[in-house]
Amino acid sequence: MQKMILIIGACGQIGTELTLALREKFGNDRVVASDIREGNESLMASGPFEILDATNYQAIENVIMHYEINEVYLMAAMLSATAEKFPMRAWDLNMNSLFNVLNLAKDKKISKVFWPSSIAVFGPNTPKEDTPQHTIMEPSTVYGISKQSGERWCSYYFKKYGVDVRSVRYPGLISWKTLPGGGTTDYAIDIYHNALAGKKFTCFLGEQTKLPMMYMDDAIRATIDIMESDAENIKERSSYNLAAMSFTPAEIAQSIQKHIPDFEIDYEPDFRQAIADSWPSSIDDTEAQKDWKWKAQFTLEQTTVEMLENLKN
Ligand code: AKB
Repeated sequence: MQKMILIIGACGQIGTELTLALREKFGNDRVVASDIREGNESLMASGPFEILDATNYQAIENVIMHYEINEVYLMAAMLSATAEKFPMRAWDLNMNSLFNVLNLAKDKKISKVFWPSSIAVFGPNTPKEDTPQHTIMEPSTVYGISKQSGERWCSYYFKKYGVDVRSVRYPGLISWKTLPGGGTTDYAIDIYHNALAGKKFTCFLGEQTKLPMMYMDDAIRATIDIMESDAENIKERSSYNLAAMSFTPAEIAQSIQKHIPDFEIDYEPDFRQAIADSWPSSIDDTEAQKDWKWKAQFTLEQTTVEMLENLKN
């Protein structure tokens, strides 16, 4: 069977780069991008695109039938900070989109699903450092509750119906191609834009708030690697811990100051501080390393060089 991929939520921060990477790997015509709105030029110009609402089961099924899709990457979601403002809309989008795709797989309309989870599945009672794969979770945010519930449903659909669903718990993702929207870790991207514009940066998290983070190239590689791995390697059907680096706002500012010495930062924590405080500081991803040979490549220093170079151009 020829691989035909559908990406739902293709115009977001991860979706844009994932679409381009999958098109490069499998061919432009094999990867159908879709979103509720149009995306950036390189994404729109490089292959098929459909306007698609992730909560509309029938519309997704129509696209799947039309293009003879067999793999779906569901990237549409409302992130942590926005979800605190619109709890019911977040629950509706994050859960119904997942059920739509899991049910299409259960009914054998598609054969493989990728669904992103997050470090937000953990909560204030979780061990903060080197958070293990299996531990206390108890998320205290709307987004975290939706991601933890989603993980349980993925595991259930795998066990009960044999649905081949694969997932990773993304940390905060740092990228330059597409801006994120509505996340608690977004400061780690805004800071580079401000530094290059010669502006002082006011961080919405406190100076010592350490969170797990990852450069987008690593995240895209993890996503494609887990999907391309043989099914018997995927032992965890809820979602895998994934780690690369952890840093505080003060540490990312210092790494920028090595390149832009007069860059300045100050701190005005807002409601996002409570979200960040409920999440781990660092993650143990031994299981992913063992099962499908995952290993991060980018450190904070390398990420800073990549971000400054690419945003400058
Ligand atoms: C967010 O901040 O909401 C996301 C995440 C950690 O899942 N980047």
